[in-house]
Parts: sequence; structure tokens; C-alpha cells
Amino acid sequence: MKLVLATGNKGKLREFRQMCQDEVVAFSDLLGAFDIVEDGATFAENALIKARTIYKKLKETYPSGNYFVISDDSGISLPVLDGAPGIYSARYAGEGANDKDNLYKLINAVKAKGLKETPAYYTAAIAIVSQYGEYVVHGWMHGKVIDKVRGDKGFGYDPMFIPSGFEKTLGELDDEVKSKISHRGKALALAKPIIQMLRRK
Ligand code: ITT
Repeated sequence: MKLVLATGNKGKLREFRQMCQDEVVAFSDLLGAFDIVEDGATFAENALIKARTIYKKLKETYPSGNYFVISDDSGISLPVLDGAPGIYSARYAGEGANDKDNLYKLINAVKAKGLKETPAYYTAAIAIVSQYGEYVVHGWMHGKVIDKVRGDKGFGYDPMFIPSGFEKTLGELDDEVKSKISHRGKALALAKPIIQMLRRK
């Protein structure tokens, strides 16, 4: 079966491409084409909402197609902010906010607490929807955020996030380094046996 990756986020798409050269055979920015309401209470619920919606649309359009759909719902959480922005990471600065708006809103929230740095972690839930069932796996990356932007690599909150064991932000580290330690990379490692099993169907 063919794997369709459903995301409208270019940063995620780049990382998935780099991490699954062999497994992913179809990339899609279908999510951008639909007004999907991500109203789940968890990363897992939102990942399932996205993958189910695209799977259903594909089935309606190509009923005899042989494919399954994978999606990613992710975000950053700060204990000092009671877990915010969490599942609201993509719209922390409001509906329609871009990555930069969200990044500076979080920097200002850290500064408002009188902090120069504070612990933080990323979560990724990867959902797989197929005719053989639904699966969800998670991955986490722990570290800290600082009160400024350093580097222009990665996406989203990466320029303010320093992973545990590193001194550089993800804005200063290459994608290859990030993928080995990231929430998305860890979730994908758990998803790979499922992906490979479905690819053989
Ligand atoms: P989809 O089309 O895949 O839904 P999205 O950007 O709307 O894309 P989410 O709802 O999962 O996706 O929101 C994820 C947000 O969390 C993303 O916009 C970033 O702000 C942040 N984020 C997630 N993973 C990240 C990473 O690896 N590096 C930096 N920021 C990340």
C-alpha cells in the first residue's frame, strides 16, 4: 500500500521526507485544502482527526486506491505556563497566526515570568489510518527554552529551544541532528514497523 502523508506544514513535510526516504511514497499538503477543525483534547485525538479526514476524502475520491494515511499533531509545552501552548502551539498567538507570531508570543511569555530560560518539551503524536486499523504513537523531546531567538534552521519554536545535552538551539542545529533526537523522530521510529507492515499489504 502507498503511504500518504497528510500535513500542510512545510517544516514537518521536510523532516518526514528526510526521515522516511524509503517508506513514504506520496506526500500531500491536502490538509491545507480542507477546513479541518482540530477540536480534540489531546495530540493523539487531533492527529486522528486529521488522518481520518484525509483517509475518508481519499476513499471518496479514489475508492479503489491502495493507500493509508499518516498525520502528525505536535507542539511545545512549558511547565511554568501549566503546559501551554501544548495542543494550541500552532495558534498560540491567535487564529491565523504564523510561526513567527507564535515564537515571539512565547518569548514574551517567558520574559513576563522574569525568566531567561525555563524547561520545556515537545510532543508529537503520529496517527496512521488504514483499512487494517488505526494506530497512534508518541514521541517527546525534553530541553529548555530561552528568552531569545538563535539560528534560523528548523521551524516553529526551534530557534528558542535547546535540547537536553546540547548548548545550541534547534535553530542552530542541522535537520539530521534534530531528527535523531526529536519528538517526531522518536514517534516515527515507533511507527516504522507499522508503516512497513502496511506497505507490504
Ligand atoms: P498540520 O497541517 O500537520 O496540521 P500544523 O502546523 O497545523 O500542521 P499542528 O496543529 O500539529 O500542525 O501544530 C504544530 C505546531 O507546533 C507547529 O505549528 C509549531 O508551531 C509547533 N511545532 C511542532 N513540532 C515542532 C518542531 O519540531 N519544531 C518547532 N515547532 C514545532
